[in-house]
Amino acid sequence: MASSNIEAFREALRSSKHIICLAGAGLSAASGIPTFRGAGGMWRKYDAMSLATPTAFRNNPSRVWQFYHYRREKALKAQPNAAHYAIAMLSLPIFRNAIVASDDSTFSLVTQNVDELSRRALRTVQSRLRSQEGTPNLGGSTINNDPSPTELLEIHGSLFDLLCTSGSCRTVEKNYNSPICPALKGTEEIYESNAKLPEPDIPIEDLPRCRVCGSLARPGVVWFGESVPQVYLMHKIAMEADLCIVVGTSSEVYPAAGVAQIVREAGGKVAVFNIDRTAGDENADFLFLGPCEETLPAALG
Ligand code: BJW
Ligand code: ZN
Repeated sequence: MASSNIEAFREALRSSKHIICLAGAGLSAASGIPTFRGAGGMWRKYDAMSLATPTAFRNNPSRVWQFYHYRREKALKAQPNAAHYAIAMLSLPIFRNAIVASDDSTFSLVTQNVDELSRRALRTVQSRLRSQEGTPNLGGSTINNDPSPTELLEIHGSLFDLLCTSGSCRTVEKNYNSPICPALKGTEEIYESNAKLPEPDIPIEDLPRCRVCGSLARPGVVWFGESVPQVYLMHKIAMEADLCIVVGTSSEVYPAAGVAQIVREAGGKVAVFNIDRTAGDENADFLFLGPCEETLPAALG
């Protein structure tokens, strides 16, 4: 039976050297980003899961691009919430050292989310820290403030990565434009204001194109059946972890869903933060039921 004793959780945190946090859509729910399963999982009349596949993109790139354009616009307007910031603070050794006994501890955030809100929260706390310490604030540059590959793993990619579909090119570029292309402008409002409006059928030439070779570009996210590029690094971090903090995920999608079990089998502890019961949480050492934007900051102190 999992414990919901905050003091016991804090003791487990204090005695951990390597901590991994696995996050899912529930982490961003309080920022207004819909989840995949349950109430938020519909876009227009489609199940979000049916659009997150290579087949859906092949069959109807116009519809799939409208789905991702809608989500890009939502993510661009959203702000990280208290749970993103609580996790970002753990990433910084100066804060982590106050709650973890080991002074060479590590922390890795593995997020399945593609909204970049964790990246932004981390950048914000880093910038605040730098300005407080009197070191030069490096500003909003994504290059200067990028987390290391083990600090933040965005295992399902990003809404703001644009990937060329041409096998001989495969260019990936960051793109935060709003809208991403003129033809998609305003299509997000079809959902917001009236789902019954006819769906535009945007010609392929007017959808986002690769800047290098001009081929059709696709969102740089990992769809069902595609491999997760960081899977080996994620497994290595999980095998070394003493504590796994699982936040706002249904734990139904692999390989992420296997992380807690890897940690447990290697002798580590698992703490689940979710608004609801989820697959496998009866095996967790700690279970904090409730909105993670409240439970996580409270548990991390
Ligand atoms: C709150 C809250 C609040 C709400 N506070 N909580 C082994 C067994 C069986 C199948 C497989 C397997 N290994 C691989 C597979 C196939 C497949 C898979 O897992 N299928 C399952 C459905 C069974 N996996 C793959 O295909 C992966 N690739 C792979 O493994 O390659 C090798 C391989 C291929 C094929 C066969 C075998 C091996 C790729 C998976 C890619 C998933 N991609 C998506 C879309 C990304 C792009 C996009 O965003 O559009 O990722 S699917 C979607 O699900 C998205 C999410 O990241 C992912 C997980 O969802 P998440 O985050 O858990 O969200 P929800 O909505 O499910 O849950 C939200 C939770 O929050 C809920 O629990 C709420 O209660 C909670 N909540 N508000 C706290 N305020
Ligand atoms: Zn290209």
